Amino acid sequence: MWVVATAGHVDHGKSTLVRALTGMEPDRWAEERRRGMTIDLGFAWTTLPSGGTIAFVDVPGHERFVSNMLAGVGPVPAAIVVVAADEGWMPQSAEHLAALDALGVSYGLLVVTRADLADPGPALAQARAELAATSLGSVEAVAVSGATGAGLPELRAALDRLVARLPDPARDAPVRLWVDRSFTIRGSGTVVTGTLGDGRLAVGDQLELADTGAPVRVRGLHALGAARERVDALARVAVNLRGVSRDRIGRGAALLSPGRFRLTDLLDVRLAGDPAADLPATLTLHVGSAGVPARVRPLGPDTVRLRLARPLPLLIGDRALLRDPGRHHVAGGVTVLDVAPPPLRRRGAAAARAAVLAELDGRPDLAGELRRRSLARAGELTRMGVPVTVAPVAGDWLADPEHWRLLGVRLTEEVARYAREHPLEAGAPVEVLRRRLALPDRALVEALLRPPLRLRAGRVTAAAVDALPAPVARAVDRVRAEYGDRPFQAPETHRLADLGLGPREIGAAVRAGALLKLADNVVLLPGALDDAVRVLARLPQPFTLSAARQALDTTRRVAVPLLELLDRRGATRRLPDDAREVVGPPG
Ligand SMILES: Nc1nc2c(ncn2[C@@H]2O[C@H](COP(=O)(O)OP(=O)(O)OP(=O)(O)O)[C@@H](O)[C@H]2O)c(=O)[nH]1
Ligand SMILES: [Mg+2]
Repeated sequence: MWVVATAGHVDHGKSTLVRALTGMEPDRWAEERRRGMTIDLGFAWTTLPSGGTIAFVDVPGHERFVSNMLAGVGPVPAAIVVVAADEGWMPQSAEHLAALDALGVSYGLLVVTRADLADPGPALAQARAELAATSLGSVEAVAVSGATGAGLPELRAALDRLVARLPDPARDAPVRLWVDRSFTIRGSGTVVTGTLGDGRLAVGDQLELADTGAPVRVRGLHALGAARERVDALARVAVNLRGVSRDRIGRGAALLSPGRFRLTDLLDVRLAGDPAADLPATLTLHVGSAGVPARVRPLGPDTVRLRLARPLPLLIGDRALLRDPGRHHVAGGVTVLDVAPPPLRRRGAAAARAAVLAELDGRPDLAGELRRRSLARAGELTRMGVPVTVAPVAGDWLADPEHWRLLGVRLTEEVARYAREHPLEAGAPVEVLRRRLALPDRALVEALLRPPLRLRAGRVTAAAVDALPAPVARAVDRVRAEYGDRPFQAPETHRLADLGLGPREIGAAVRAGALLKLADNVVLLPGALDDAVRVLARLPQPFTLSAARQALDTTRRVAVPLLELLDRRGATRRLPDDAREVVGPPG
């Protein structure tokens, strides 16, 4: 099934067109039929010549009902822009087009209706020029008459060509069903309807209600007027819900796959186009079927922070629009850049934030999020719309690699400092280290431990290194100071000699866990194995020696024995063609 919304000025023939195409009545209310005007959204569907089904969300054209219009088009990927031949381009044609543009709708048709009343040429030419400047771009145009039926076969064929171009929905994605209607059916209870843009629904599914997180169960499903066990996106669906009363769920609510979304009332967004410098302090944010008052705080030239009157389940990259309800005016489209932005407390924080936002484009970027957040929970990032493709460092914690490396260095320092401060204690308590490094979870401290640091009875010691003869311990300290930030570069043989690290000294340091020996005179700091696996796991698998060498930023002198050691430890596997793949952590 495909779903397409109508758009266009009041009385330009949208509902007449939907009626002519489907034989169904989109104006559901008696009042609408009495007044000959659409007030709320209408729904109808038909079969196209290709055999595919198309559902229409018919929107009202009157300016008083723009928020209803926006609730209808919000979740829909394509639109037909309707212009009357006898009236041409009108104010609501423009506002509806601005809304489609703001939401980034890029699939559509231009339909000039009432072609029996006037030459469609001029209206068509003008509308085509208006559309060309928007996200819709240059679209196919058809002239029709809802009264005589002229042009309808051509329109059906054009609709077939339109839907054939629509991208496939992500059917394995989590469900976020924006509710556009809710009602009660005697004997069944609450029913909500919406456009299922991604994912799939099945009878028995458990979902959660966006605003409260309350669990609800799918008791029944309808699509195209028939009961279904399962409905895949893209679809118009009616969902019969168990566990919620009708007055708790109305337009603008959302049904979500449990645990897959994050509610936010604070977000940073980019304004599309040429943002007005003097945006009002309060606007309405329209996204999905929701319209929520938002306080606007300008940050950069085209970025603002929005504080919403109620939280919404938003993702990075969501498109939305800001509208000034007082002035009947679409203030502009927005792209969500961050749904969990940092507070702006210190002086200069807003300017610094603007500089960060200037680099963002709404495309989820795991490496960037980790760089900005240092540490983050995998689940939390997924709920923001960032796919997680790297392994956690501990539990479900992900770390920016550079930050993680620095934490490791600081941990070693803190352990040494604690030992100096408390010479009689057997090491630094994990909890103390957690606090000193300002880590949110003790598991992170434990995950940071690398030989010679070790955990004994809740305390971290570096006992083995302390037990080394003083000159060797000092030499190892020098290696750590010089190579700590280049974990895969081994000191050259002459440098080892300068440091007094001959074969015997190296042997003692390796036994104490203070150095890692790859080959004669090729040593790295302990922890290099884990770090290497983490780097290699990020390469496309399998990878070549040269790819590994480049990713590790090292030489063949190190890369060859390092990979061989990883093979022996079962962390990598050597394939027949000499490529390798990562299979797990080093044993
Ligand atoms: N002659 C003629 N009249 C038409 C045609 N299409 C619509 N009309 C008439 O134009 C009037 C408005 O049509 P609607 O279909 O209600 O217009 P609409 O765009 O749905 O209006 P709103 O929903 O209120 O925005 C009605 O009286 C229709 O009968 C057409 O192709 N030819
Ligand atoms: Mg109508």
